[in-house]
Amino acid sequence: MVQLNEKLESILAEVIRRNQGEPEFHQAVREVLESLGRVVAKRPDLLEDALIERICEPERQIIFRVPWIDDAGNVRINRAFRVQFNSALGPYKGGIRFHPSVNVGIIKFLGFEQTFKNALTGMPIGGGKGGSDFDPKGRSDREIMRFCQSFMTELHRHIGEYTDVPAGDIGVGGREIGYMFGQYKRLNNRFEAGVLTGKALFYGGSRARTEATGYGNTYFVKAMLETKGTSFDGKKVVISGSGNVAIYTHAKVTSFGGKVIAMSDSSGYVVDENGIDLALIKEIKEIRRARISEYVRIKGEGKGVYFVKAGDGSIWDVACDVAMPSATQNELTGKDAKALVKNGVVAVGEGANMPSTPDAIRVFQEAGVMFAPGKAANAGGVATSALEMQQNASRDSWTFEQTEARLATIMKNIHDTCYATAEEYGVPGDYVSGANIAGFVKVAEAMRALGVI
Ligand code: NDP
Ligand code: 2IT
Repeated sequence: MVQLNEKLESILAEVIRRNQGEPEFHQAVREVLESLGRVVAKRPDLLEDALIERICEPERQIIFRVPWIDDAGNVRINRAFRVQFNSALGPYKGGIRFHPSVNVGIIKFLGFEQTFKNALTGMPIGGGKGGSDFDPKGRSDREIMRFCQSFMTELHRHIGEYTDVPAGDIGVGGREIGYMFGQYKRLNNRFEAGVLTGKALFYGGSRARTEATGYGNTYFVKAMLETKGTSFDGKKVVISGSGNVAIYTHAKVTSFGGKVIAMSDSSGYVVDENGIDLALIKEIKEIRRARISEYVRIKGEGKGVYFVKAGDGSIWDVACDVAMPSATQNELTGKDAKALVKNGVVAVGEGANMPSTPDAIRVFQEAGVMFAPGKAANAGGVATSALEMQQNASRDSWTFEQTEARLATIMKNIHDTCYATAEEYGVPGDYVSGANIAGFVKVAEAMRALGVI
């Protein structure tokens, strides 16, 4: 752990005291404060007016009950959250997560990260996050619809095109956004396309939004590899997860000449030394909504194809050149990082939010592995959400090529900003510090301009 100076240590102690039992939030705050040690020395003005303390405190936190009726007629209850973290740069913006592990601390860590990520995109968006401990696994389409409608019946009064613009995250994709948008439209009696992003194309969605997070992470890692004169060509890549982010990471990595040899879900991981067949993964995950072991059942075991059950091993034991964790927080531990380093990994790009533990990050950095933190590398999703908002505001619809070209430029800019900021603050090649410092300075300067509010 990096030693914090007295001022930053006392800010962290206060965050921990006031947000007890929220380890993921503490972890996210600590990481940013560790980077801010360098800002304190160079920009003491940003210590004034309790800017750091204010940035660590969400502007508003909403917790509500979501009652719904399952297919058997039973009444069910879930708890839901929307943490409106920071609106200095624009309306709160960030996804909604449906997963049984969701609690206020997890939503707070995600909202905190989102604030800096959104600042890095250069788009006019603040930070927020929401979700529920609802478990969509095994639920029918009608149950999902009733849940989304009940969730939006409460949430609708807190969001809006100029207030707060949610999108998808774990367990929330195009289907859920459709049901939520339908209910919002009904309750407000207005077609306010810009209130949600990740919509389908026929009612105001943006081309390339579905692909954007995975594509964006791949663009970021490509730029990072280029700083060392190398590329994805011929590299073996391991991607954890097999949801939205993981699937489109595979697609882009493959188009750049990389070979994806392993993917996973919460039940385990599959390896295919010949290259994971993406069409089959999409069929299993997006159509059948089945478990990843189906891949091996259909392909047949042997000839470099096998499945390892969760608990029997880690996907990070699979030797690769590039690792792209794209499932969930703290999924890649210090032990995993050591295994990756031992097997010769050269770059890591975080598709998920905070997938590497602090120990893992330290192992990568000490070994000289290029490491792209999620708040920079996975910003392509929210950046393209902001492009969706732009299209909605101008009642326009851009081509895929146009939208992807904007995404590629944004990712290159984020990479270059992190790189240059790390150099400027005396930690060349440290993308963690680069991202945290660049994001913080932008939000803090905007907050100062707006006064103490
Ligand atoms: P999806 O729901 O589409 O996919 C999630 C994937 O991760 C699934 O394969 C899931 O497996 C796996 N997973 C989720 N939770 C766990 C867990 N606790 N343990 C092991 N595996 C798990 O979500 P996304 O692809 O949208 O999101 C993945 C990550 O990317 C998240 O961290 C999210 O916050 C982040 N992200 C997403 C963006 C987006 O635009 N969607 C933008 C930026 C970041 P299973 O099906 O078995 O649960
Ligand atoms: O973590 C994230 O950046 C997202 N889930 C996407 C947020 C968004 O508003 O598109």
